[in-house]
Amino acid sequence: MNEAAKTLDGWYVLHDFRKIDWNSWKTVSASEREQMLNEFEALVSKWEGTEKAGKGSHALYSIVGQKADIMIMLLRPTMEELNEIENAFNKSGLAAYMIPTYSYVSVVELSNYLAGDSDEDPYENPYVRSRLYPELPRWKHVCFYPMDKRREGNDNWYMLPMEERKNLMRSHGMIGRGYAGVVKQIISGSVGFDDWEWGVTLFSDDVLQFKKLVYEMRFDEVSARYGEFGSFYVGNILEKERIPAYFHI
Ligand code: 76R
Repeated sequence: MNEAAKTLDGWYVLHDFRKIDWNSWKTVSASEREQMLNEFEALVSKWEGTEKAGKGSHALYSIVGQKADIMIMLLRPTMEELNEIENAFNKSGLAAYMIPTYSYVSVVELSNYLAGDSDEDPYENPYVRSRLYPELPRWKHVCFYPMDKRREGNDNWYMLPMEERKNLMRSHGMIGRGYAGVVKQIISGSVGFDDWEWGVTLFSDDVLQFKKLVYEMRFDEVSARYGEFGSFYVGNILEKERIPAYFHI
């Protein structure tokens, strides 16, 4: 019997990581730099309009460490819109100085492991909608990493009966709930879209809570036995007003 978890799927997500080519940026005249930043801010203003209209969300974070300098996270109702925004950005002046280092394509996902039985259409439920089509919080820090569930020898998540996976996910959820209000998590599914099975995006005003949460989960069976992880990215919010200061040299 096929016991695949059922998923509810929301907005499509693009995590776009860039490194700034500061050496080249320094050679640009002040007036050209200003023009490019104005063009970029106009793009961000457009995204803000989309967000106000409830048709998507976005976030800009400055990444700490050498993996990237900036993360642009975009959520939209269709994959086409993500592609259009990506292309529009790539054609802008500033993009010539922002070298792509990593990207991740996924869709916001809720699984039915812990869902109760109900006849109502979950896509009509306001709470479910707020999770599937989230307005990203403007919290100070972000943490992103991709992950898989292991499929190796005796540790094969995909061979476990639904009941067992439900029990394991319950324990996972209980740990997560201990961080309610402190860490906001967005799980996005990427089977068939990208190189890992999920993207995990966490937001918090206290960066240390990422370490505490992820560490605590490592001792839980779902992560300890079945979790495999990609690269971690951590960063600080880059508010639109701070863009000129960020790029100032
Ligand atoms: O949707 C829900 O809130 C119900 C409970 C729940 C599910 C089904 C839940 C709760 N998660 C679910 C699914 Mn989660 N989550 C992760 C990571 O670093 C690690 O060890 C794992 C990365 C974190 C930090 C995290 C946090 N979760 C999932 C899935 C899909 C599994 C599948 O379908 O097979 C993955 C990959 C995943 C991974 N989880 C929570 C959290 C937190 C903080 C919560 C509590 C959320 C809340 O109550 O607001």
